[in-house]
Amino acid sequence: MDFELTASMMCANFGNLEKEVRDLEEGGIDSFHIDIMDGRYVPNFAMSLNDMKYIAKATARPLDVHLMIEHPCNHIDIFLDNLRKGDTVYIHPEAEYHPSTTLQKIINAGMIPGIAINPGTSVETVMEMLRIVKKVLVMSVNPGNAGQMYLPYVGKKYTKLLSLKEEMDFELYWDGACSAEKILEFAPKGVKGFVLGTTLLFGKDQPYGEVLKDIRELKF
Ligand code: S6P
Ligand code: MG
Repeated sequence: MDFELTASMMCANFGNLEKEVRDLEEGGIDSFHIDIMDGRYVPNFAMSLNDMKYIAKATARPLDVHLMIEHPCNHIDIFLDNLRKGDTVYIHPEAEYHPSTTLQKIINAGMIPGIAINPGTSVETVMEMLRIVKKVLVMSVNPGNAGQMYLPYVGKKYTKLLSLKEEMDFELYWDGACSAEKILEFAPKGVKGFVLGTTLLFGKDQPYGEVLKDIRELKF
């Protein structure tokens, strides 16, 4: 089964970030998920610009930047200036007066445009943006923290978005409380990639390479 695995770097050991990046690369991770928070749009400060810049320098693999900040348009250039073409930038449409303008800036810079959809946000409210973006990151937990419980009511949203993805030309990604059971259930339905955090990848007694190999070898 073909699916992408991305590491949620806010869950990594910042005591030795260089080793974390190297171990994840050697273990076969596809990309690095960078959760940028401003303490306003979400009640937490996770990673920031310098963390993103460091990881961008430390790896040649793509970055997957998840902006949980108010009015990303005001700061988007600082992020885009430090990314490579082909990296992905997700914004939260609720955090912006004119999200389509911000998405256009991401496209113009050569990055892949994405929106992140909160558990409480309906597909209907972001419908037009589905025509603009290439990736949709569906939050299975409320944004702001790692290590939360899966919110079962988001399952229906995946189903709805899966039915729209061909026609509107986007791919679906999973963020929050991602377990092997969820990959087994949703990868065959067409979810293209999964953000791995504390539920499956970080803080275990197993090396990253082994965990990632186990996931790739899941029996569908
Ligand atoms: C949450 C953030 C996510 C988490 C990830 C952690 O605001 O966007 O990317 O870091 O979900 O995974 P887990 O398995 O600890 O929930
Ligand atoms: Mg995230």
